[in-house]
Amino acid sequence: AEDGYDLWLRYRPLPAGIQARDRAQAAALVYDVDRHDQSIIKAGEEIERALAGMLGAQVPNYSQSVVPGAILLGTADEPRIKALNLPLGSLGSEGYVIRSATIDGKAVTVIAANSGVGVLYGSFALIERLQRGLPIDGLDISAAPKLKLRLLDHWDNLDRTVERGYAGQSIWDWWKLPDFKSPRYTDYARANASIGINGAVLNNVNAKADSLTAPYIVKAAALADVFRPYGIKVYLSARWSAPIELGHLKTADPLDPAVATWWKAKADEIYAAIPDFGGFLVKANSEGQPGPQDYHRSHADGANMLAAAVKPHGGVIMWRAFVYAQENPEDRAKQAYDDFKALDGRFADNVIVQVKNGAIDFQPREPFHPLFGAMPGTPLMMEFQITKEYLGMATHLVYLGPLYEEALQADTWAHGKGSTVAKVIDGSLDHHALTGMAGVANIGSDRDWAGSTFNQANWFVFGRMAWNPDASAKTVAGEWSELTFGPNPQVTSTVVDMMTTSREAVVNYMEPLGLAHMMGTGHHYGPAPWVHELARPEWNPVYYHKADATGIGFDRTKTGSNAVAQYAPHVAAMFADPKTTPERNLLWFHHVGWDYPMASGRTLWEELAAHYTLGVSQVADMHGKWRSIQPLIDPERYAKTDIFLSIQQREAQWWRDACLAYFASVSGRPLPAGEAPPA
Ligand code: GCW
Repeated sequence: AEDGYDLWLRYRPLPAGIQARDRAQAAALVYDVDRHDQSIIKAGEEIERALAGMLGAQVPNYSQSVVPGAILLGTADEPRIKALNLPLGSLGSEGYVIRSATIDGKAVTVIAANSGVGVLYGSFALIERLQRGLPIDGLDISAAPKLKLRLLDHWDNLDRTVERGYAGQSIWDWWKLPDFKSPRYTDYARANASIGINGAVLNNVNAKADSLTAPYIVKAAALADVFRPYGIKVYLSARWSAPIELGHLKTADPLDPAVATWWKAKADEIYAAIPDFGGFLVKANSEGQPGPQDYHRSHADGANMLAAAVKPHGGVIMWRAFVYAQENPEDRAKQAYDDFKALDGRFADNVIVQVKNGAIDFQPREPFHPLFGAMPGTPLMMEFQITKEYLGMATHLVYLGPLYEEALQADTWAHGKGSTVAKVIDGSLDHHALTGMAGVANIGSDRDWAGSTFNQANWFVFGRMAWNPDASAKTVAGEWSELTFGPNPQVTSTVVDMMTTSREAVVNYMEPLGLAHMMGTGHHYGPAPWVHELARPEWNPVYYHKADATGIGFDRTKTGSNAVAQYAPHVAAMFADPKTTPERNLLWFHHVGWDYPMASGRTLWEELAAHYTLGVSQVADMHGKWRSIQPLIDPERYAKTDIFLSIQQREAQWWRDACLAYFASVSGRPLPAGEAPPA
């Protein structure tokens, strides 16, 4: 059944003509099993599985001799590969070459790399070509990831609830670990390896100290054993106060030698069980989590103490810049920069600061985070959300590729034009070797892993962009569609259309023109722009939109919070003036009157209403497109998406109606002419 379990690794039979063509280049598999490289063995298994599924034939498997049409897997030191003088030198430990070559007079396809994991990545790339119906002769491909850490952050709790997870329980079955290693862990690793993801933070950043106790270390080690051949390292979120909770120390002050000693011993204990443990992710002094500031120490003091504990083992510390702990009545968007900018250059060399794409919190649209480009002396990694906390959770069809691309291609102007966020995080702008991207996973125990078929695309595009932050969202959408629904051009163009519109649609029906954080408190699902009574100012939607009788928007210019000053001068100047601020960000930076003239010739109020209404009709368009390809999609996946689009349609309308009714009441204005009143 097409229940979505196979993700983009479906390996369904190819059309007979293509099968016949491909069989000539996939006649046998050759790799030296005696070398016991576990990653190459997994690569071989995957190719066998893929060829059996797609070509409908078991492929003979030789460990020694090359035959015509063989696929040869090996690392650079394999004698036959060595003899080919492939350009492996510049591809690092994870890159690969796929080359159609001749060995002993026989035409073969070589997949070569400097490591077994590179061979595995190359194998998935070859399989992908087959899946997409592309020929596999005449190949000369080489690829290598641009980022070093390509990680999923699981916000999974030890009781198997998942914070902001909408796809069922946590896939980590802690009770049955370490003994029972669910086959799902292997499939998880295969899916991740197929898109180049090389690390998983197993537990929620709102961490419980328990995850660092001996029983849980053994469980994490069992997962690490499953993941290792797939090139995936295990990381853990560390609770700052663990030395108090587990070690019975009086303090967690990072400058207290007993604290440093406790962490060192803890790191040694973990590395004894997991020799390739990746390191710790830390949320400190944020949303009530403990941290070094509790002891009047800085984030750098905290990060560096932990960094010293994992350093001898080659581990890293990913220290999050998502902070808002102190009362910050003026502008929550400023706090990360305020706390971190001054620490630039003061972090140990195995620390990387993890920054969300925007300064508030994973909204449908935010301008890029001002820390990107502002900390040249510190490696920064991107944190995206793959799960759709603020974008309709499981059911709304929202492809996040355009959101990621917009953030990555934003120009920080840190070193003049072209200083994109992508160049900040790939290390090229300021010459950092430690680079990375983390995605808050959307994975759970649901049969389809991600809660919907289209949510799988967000996991997929995250992997692609972590491998290459300059990847095109639209290209990736097409690739994903071909893998997920088969390479039918009509399906692909329709699905790509739906996907590329979907992000703009959700922005329009939830938070157009730079509005933010108007979701219902706590759950973050439906509209609640009217909420104003919560204890902390920045918990209230009214804090973000600041709508009143005269106008709407958050003044972040000099007359307001002056958050614009956190950007490089060129960008700051652009955002400081409503005329040069892109309209999509207008109300993020400016409080403007309801009659403010927009580029379209409409007033702000008319424009706002038009965006809400457009969002609703964009969902209807997506739904119509989906219906147009019904005969080309299997019934099971068709129906689920069809129903979800109906939910999204109803809720887009709800968002539009609720927000417009509220803003009409605040502004004292009737709905603009032509706008239907709320149903
Ligand atoms: O996105 C917000 C969420 C919290 C989350 C926090 C964070 C893990 O609403 O649930 O906590 O940000 O990123 O730390």
